[in-house]
Amino acid sequence: MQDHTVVVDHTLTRSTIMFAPVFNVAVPFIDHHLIEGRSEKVAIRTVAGDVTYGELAEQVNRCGNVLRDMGLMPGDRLLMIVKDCPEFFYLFWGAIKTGVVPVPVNTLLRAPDYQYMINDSACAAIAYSPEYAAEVAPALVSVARRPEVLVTEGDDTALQARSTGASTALDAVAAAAEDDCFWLYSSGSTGRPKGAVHRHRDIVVTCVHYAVDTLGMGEDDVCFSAAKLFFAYGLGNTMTFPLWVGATAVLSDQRPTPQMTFDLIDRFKPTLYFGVPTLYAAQLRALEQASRDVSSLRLCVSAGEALPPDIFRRWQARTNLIILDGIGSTELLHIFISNRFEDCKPGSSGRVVPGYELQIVDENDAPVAPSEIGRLLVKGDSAARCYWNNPKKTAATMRGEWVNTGDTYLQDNEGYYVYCGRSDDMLKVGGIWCSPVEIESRLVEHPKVLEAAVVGRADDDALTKPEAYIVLHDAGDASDAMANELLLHCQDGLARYKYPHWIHFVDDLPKTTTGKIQRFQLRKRD
Ligand code: 3UK
Repeated sequence: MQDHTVVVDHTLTRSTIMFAPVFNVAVPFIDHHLIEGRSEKVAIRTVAGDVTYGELAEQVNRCGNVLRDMGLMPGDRLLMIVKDCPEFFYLFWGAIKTGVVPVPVNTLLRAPDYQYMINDSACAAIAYSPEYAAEVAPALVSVARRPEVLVTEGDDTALQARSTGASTALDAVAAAAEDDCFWLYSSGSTGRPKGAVHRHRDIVVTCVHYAVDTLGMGEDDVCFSAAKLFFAYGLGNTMTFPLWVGATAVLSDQRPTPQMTFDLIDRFKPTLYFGVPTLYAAQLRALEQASRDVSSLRLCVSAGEALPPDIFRRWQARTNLIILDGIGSTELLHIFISNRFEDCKPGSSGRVVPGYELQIVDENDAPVAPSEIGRLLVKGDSAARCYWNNPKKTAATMRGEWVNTGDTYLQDNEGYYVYCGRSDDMLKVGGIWCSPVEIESRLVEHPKVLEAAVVGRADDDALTKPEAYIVLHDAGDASDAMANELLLHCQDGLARYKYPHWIHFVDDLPKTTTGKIQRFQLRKRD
């Protein structure tokens, strides 16, 4: 096989993927389209204009050269705090083409999180959209090693200006399918985020088994994702999937609201829409007020947290469209259990995606009896190699070829997988990780708070939101005004989706004899 090629043998049951010994994933996803005659085809659409596959390949090369000129070497990390815009593509693929490891991170985080990631990744450079300057600048003040800094747009030191003067020619660095390629940070209930190290091949595996074999994606699709590119979910939906099949991605740097998503669907006429349950619920409320044109869509997808069956049914009744719920993770890169257009069971995550294997096990790691609940393990070729610099967390999660998802599941008598909750205390709010410990830590920073415990509670749409139980130093201080004050205090230090939706004042918290908060006791309260 020639350098950088990948051959996919599509069979009825499962596709096999063969990589050339020399393989840089930027070649099939970027360069290949020029050879296939797609130069004039639109790769990216935004309200600011379109980018063709030809322009994309050129900008990726320019950006790769800018990174090289900054002194970045193969293996160096490039931390990316970048909004959804074409520059995200240029940086991600320009880095990979030169052997630099891009690390896109959540743009909703705050300075202390970024400072941690700069130190943990020991990144050689950080690229950010100017919108995030207020959180990035303080993060850079006291880091162990100051990275090179690249703002995406602005003055003549910005990426856009530097790219203009850079060469449009760039050869892909020779790599192998199994080499490290990019990282994504994932949060845990305790401790700091962990960098999941992904290989070149992982991207191809998700595109073949999920985008093509499960969703039936093709060149004529136009993809729009409410989940942003920095999530593994968004990264597949509107970047790697469309680039694999030569389709078109729609990007927006705006916060996903019902209005924003419907306006974009109306304007760009996507065929595939990727959302999260919270947003589907909000979109439904908006549709009940005024109908919107979604007739361009052939399919909707939901992931990030379980899709309540009621939302599936109401969406289908309003739009005539099916929402395919599927579970994915940062560690597996994308969805590994999914419903299908022709095989969909609301209230379940569906069946295993080809290319993956599943096990539901008990506390001794033995398979559970049929229809019994257990911990879900998954095996597949898109699994992260390890967590960066974290052998303990790596050993706990990646057990040989099997990845411990931290989720509990059962397989029902029809073979569908049904989500039964986390096996740790982590919450998914609007599809985004939320550690109760982090919210509690912020709450106890308030001088009047003695102790705090946070759990997930279902709202009226059956979607999880954080709920806080607070013990005050002086019980007499408990009031609605105090609750408001605590909310403002949270707004000051936490990302928006982490604010508690309900605050209860209590005299004490349920604890184990060793003093650990028993969150499960609080979850049982009405
Ligand atoms: C939960 C779900 C029930 C579950 C993701 C699609 O969410 C993604 O990645 P994360 O690393 O979180 C993984 C965890 O989220 N979860 C995700 N989807 C579902 N629970 N039903 C679902 N449909 O706890 C899982 O372990 O943020 C989603 C594609 C790529 C992704 N990384």
